[in-house]
Amino acid sequence: MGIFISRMMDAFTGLQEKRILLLGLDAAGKTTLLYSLKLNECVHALPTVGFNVEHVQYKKIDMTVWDVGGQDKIRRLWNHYYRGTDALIFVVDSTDRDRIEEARSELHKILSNDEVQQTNSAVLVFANKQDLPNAIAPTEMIEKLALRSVPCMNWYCQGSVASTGAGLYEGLDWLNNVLTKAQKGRQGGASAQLRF
Ligand SMILES: Nc1nc2c(ncn2[C@@H]2O[C@H](COP(=O)(O)OP(=O)(O)OP(=O)(O)O)[C@@H](O)[C@H]2O)c(=O)[nH]1
Ligand SMILES: [Mg+2]
Repeated sequence: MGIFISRMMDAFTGLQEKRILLLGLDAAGKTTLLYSLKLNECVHALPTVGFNVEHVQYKKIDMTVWDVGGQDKIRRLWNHYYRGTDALIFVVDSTDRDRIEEARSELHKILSNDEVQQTNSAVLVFANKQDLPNAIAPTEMIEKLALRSVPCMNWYCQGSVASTGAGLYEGLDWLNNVLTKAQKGRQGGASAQLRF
């Protein structure tokens, strides 16, 4: 009954409930990003053992965001979170050049999963830690992660500083647009990059 009333309210307000998966290698900045969005402040996150889940409302999207730990051992459990995901937010530490290939491999592994392909309509990549020297710029990140080879899914790469919130809402604007279009059944092919 509660769900029915909630759906009726959503139909009335135009609010869309979406399940968002927040993944990336350990120390990429996922938890910092989640709480920057949720609380509008920088929390000093510890490595996530397991997951955090929070509701974040942005414009017309009511997002349930699942932030799953990125340490090697926990990555093996990522596939338990794939079902019913509407969009993936993939966070990369843009200064971690030694592990960029590993990040690329993990991203493409997620996107090739059948359950992800069934429901997931968008991939938002945050090229995070743009405040640090020698950070890979979003345009270069697109190449490093081979985003142009992502099949049949909208993608976007946004530079960010999760600790200050810079860039996060630009990314969410794109997500809001693409999920709204997908909702209306006008889902398109691959889209492009951006700035910081
Ligand atoms: N300079 C800088 N540091 C950041 C930024 N985002 C996160 N950090 C720092 O990076 C470290 C790791 O951040 P977390 O948010 O714990 O990373 P995570 O991706 O959740 O890591 P796991 O939970 O282990 O998967 C912390 O010390 C953060 O303060 C950023 O944009 N710039
Ligand atoms: Mg974490």
